[in-house]
Amino acid sequence: MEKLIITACLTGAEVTREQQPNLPLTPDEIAEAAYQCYLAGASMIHVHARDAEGNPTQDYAVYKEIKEKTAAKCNIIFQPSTGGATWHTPEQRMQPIELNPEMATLSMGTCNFADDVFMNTEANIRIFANRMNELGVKPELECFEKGMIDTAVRMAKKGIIKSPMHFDFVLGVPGAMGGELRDLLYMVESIPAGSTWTVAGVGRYQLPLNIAAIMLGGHARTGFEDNIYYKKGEIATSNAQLVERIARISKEMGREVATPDEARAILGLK
Ligand code: KMH
Ligand code: ZN
Repeated sequence: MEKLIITACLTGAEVTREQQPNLPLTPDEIAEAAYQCYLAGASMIHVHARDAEGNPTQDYAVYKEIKEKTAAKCNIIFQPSTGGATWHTPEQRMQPIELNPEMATLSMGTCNFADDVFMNTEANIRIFANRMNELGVKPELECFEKGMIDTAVRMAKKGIIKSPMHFDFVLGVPGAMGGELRDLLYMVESIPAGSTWTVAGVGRYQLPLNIAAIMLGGHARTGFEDNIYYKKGEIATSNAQLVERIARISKEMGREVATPDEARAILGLK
């Protein structure tokens, strides 16, 4: 089995300091959290920027600062969000693509997102994908339910999305697909041969789905964007604490953890 790529989703757009006192918010804090996760075994960070008040922002300059401050510390793969927060416009959301990162997320459809709607029309998905193609940015295809995989496959047939594709199954979002093992298996069985995949489980689904991914040959995303607890009732002390646990379990199970350069080779990054 190829080595495990651990992605650390450090901040997200929804979590607050009130909920998670150790949440990194400023570019310095996010870069330091990225470095600690790198030391713990992560080869990629999924990044959401925050403004000076701690609110989610898709501002190019803030993402640039995070990217540069992280790169000064380590060679971890920088993957900005183009999902942003549910209330961001498509134009706002696209800004970090212009940093020409190795990867960026690309959400493959619309779903309810707790009390909000996470809107991704096909027209906008095409616009995001075309710009990523122009710059050679590999999309991580965020699929919140199985129909979004079907959309990706349809777009791949038209050449809008390049193969081999890399999927992120985001399971357990209130309003979209659940995060039971059968849900993950259905998603894994539904992607084209030769694709790679990772899984993000929300809340209590994070750890079991990460462990399932280790067993199934997928990859794992962990961090505060998806879950703020180490275990039930115990707030995690850092993103790195969550990464360290996944790295430890994977190695115990006989699966080595990828370095950033090994992850680049697995994912075919530029
Ligand atoms: N914050 C969610 C509405 C992504 O990063 O690409 C969208 C999200 C997906 O987190
Ligand atoms: Zn995200």
